Amino acid sequence: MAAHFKPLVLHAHATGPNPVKIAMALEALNVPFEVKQWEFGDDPKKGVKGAEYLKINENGRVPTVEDPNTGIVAWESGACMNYIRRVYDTGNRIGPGESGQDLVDFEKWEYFLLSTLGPMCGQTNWFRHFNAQKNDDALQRYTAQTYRCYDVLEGQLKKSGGESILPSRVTAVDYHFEPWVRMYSFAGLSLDNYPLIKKWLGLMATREEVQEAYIKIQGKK
Ligand SMILES: N[C@@H](CCC(=O)N[C@@H](CS)C(=O)NCC(=O)O)C(=O)O
Repeated sequence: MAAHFKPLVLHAHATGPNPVKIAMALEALNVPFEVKQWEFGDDPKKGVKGAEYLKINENGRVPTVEDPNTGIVAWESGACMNYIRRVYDTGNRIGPGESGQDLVDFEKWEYFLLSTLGPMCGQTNWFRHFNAQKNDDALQRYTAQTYRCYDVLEGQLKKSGGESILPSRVTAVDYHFEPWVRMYSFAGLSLDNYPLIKKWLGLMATREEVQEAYIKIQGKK
């Protein structure tokens, strides 16, 4: 990455799965960035639902990416990822392959994570740990839905023998999935029936961009 680029600002929270996937992409592409940590809640200066943060992200969630090189602000992790790929992945290191089918496959898996696996796992976490009242029906429903997503992912990973979600190589799609799948045990789930997911998670954890991203966002690998 050319030295004259100013560092991007990645607005984050140490515990959530969404900012770290953006850090993985920035690390993979050697794009310099600084992390600005926010609290959950509505503290006017420090909170993601506070006045200062809402000026850059009306949805009051992380991540947000600010790029001082272009003046562009992106939020929603899918939009952040695709902005970074369009502007900084000129050699296509983490994007789709060349064919029309490759592009559709990339988007299929990206949208499946953003619209289905991520939200189902998020609701499983919510009803397991945070909902004010115990709600077993909701917990069972979201647990079953998350396992259903694991079934789909396990099937896809057969194509690469557990090396990457798209069979050709590790891409931004793997970065989208990694933080969500990594938290399986926090969600109260088991990978015993998912040997390829287990293998893929293990391989992802050995990658430098993944380790560096966790160090920058959470202070540990
Ligand atoms: N669909 C959004 C979800 C963002 C999201 O839910 N972020 C969580 C942290 S991983 C958050 O900011 N939660 C704070 C809150 O809900 O107040 C994305 O993909 O960026």
